[in-house]
Amino acid sequence: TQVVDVTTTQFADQKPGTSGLRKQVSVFQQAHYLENFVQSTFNVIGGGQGKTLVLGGDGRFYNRAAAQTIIHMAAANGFARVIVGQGGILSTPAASAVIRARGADGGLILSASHNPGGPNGDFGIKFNGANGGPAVESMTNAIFEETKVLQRYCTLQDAAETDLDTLGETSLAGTVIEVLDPVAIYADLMEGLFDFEAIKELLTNPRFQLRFDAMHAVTGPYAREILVNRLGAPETSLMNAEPKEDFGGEHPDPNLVHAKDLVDLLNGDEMIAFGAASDGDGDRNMVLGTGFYINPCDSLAVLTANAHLVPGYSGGLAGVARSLPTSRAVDRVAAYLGIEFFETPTGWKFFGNLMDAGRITLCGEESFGTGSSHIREKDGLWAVLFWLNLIAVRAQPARSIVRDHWERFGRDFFSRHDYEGIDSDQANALMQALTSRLESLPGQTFGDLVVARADNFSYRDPVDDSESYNQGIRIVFENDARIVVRLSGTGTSGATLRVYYDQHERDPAYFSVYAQRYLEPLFAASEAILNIQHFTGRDAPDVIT
Ligand code: VG1
Ligand code: CO
Repeated sequence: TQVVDVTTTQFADQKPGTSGLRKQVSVFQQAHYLENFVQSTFNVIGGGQGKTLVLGGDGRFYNRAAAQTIIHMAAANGFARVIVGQGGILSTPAASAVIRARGADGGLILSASHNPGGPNGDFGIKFNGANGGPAVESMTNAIFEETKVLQRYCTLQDAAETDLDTLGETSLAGTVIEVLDPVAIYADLMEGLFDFEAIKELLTNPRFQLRFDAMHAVTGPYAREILVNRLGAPETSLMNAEPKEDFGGEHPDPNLVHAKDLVDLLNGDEMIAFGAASDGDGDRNMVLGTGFYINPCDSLAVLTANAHLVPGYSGGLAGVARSLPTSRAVDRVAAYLGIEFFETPTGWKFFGNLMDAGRITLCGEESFGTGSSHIREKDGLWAVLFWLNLIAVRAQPARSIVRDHWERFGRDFFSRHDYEGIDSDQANALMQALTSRLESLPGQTFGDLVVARADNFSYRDPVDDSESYNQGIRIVFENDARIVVRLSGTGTSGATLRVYYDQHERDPAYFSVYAQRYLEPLFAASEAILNIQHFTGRDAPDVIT
């Protein structure tokens, strides 16, 4: 084995999006494509010399091949140690937990999250720093600049492939390659946060039926270890728990559309008490009560309001944060608790500084993301355990926990409408037209709604004062109802337009109204303001959550 310098190919399209670099597998399979990005990352962190790198992914197609490539490059770049999950696997939250627990300098996570996998699907890679969290924007920008000018990358010539399936340490060109159980550190962390005894009593009660849908993605083994082995739930609680490279040909996206089997089950005759699903890399969660969908924005608010009931948070919360498009349900709880509250741009990378500085404990996004400062990623199973802990200690079904919450704080109706795969030029034209109208919107009337203010959201990080612009258009009406509009930063072809709606209701007489009906006046205002049909030819969204 010998360290060699290889002349790279520079690529113009390696700009990380909301969560890392995501492209179709075929793009990653181009010669030097992965290597160019990985070497650029190593250069930006100041080289690998003497450092420890954590490596793992969600097990999708190309995960194993990419892991081998990266191990060779890490060894050639002088890393002291590479800690890789067995089989090349680590869920995103587990990778974050391992980076922190092992004091690593950072990690590379191989995932395209909720995007479909397989040879014709997507692949992705992102760098997380020593705090376990996604690289901040200044770093992802620096990596992007480097990918465009990099001349050479370092790798090993004639090196054997690492046996990723056998636990233990081997040495490769002076680098220790440690193959680690991908589940244990994470499962122990969960056991330290939640009341496992109370949850066990709940899950071993035959009258409490749980269904967890791993969607053929990475969380299957995690759910089996935690829910079945440690907490005693019957194996039948798990659905689609065998990870597959192509996620069984489905979108591993836990929402009402892509996790429909689970939703149907919870709406069916079996009286399942609690249902949950996670995404490709295990950082998202959808939670459901019997016949009852819990909106992720409500979930964040409920967890915040009840955190004192959970051992890991019984000492109180420093503060909370939510992304811009997330409903303002959690704001009301923060005000009630008298704790700090922050509104950030979309994407988990904006929560890291706040957590590192001890300003927030819980945070979340409307996109089925909830988490806390136990790691620096959102965490699907953590949210599920949090809910189970609450159900156990409050001795109440999920549905009535949410109803009680609404009684206290009112209900924040929320919906997101996604228009997928639209032409990028059309999407940009829509955003441009909207932006140019912003100043003239206040005072205009749409049905019964009068625009109070409209702007383009920008964010100044309160910890490092960095600024991020163009993070979403927000239109707020005089009754405080709100529309947020932005383009997705995780797609791999065309553009996805996301339109978010939320409105607060205090009167319990309306709490049971179907959200899509309640928000209808806002939808009408949105069509009049955005002209979606005119710009894109679409008369209905593809996905409604
Ligand atoms: C989407 C979500 C965002 C989330 C991101 C990564 O981004 O809206 O809230 O943080 O996915 O989630 P975008 O730019 O497509 O709206 V994951 O689970 O895909 O890492
Ligand atoms: Co994800």
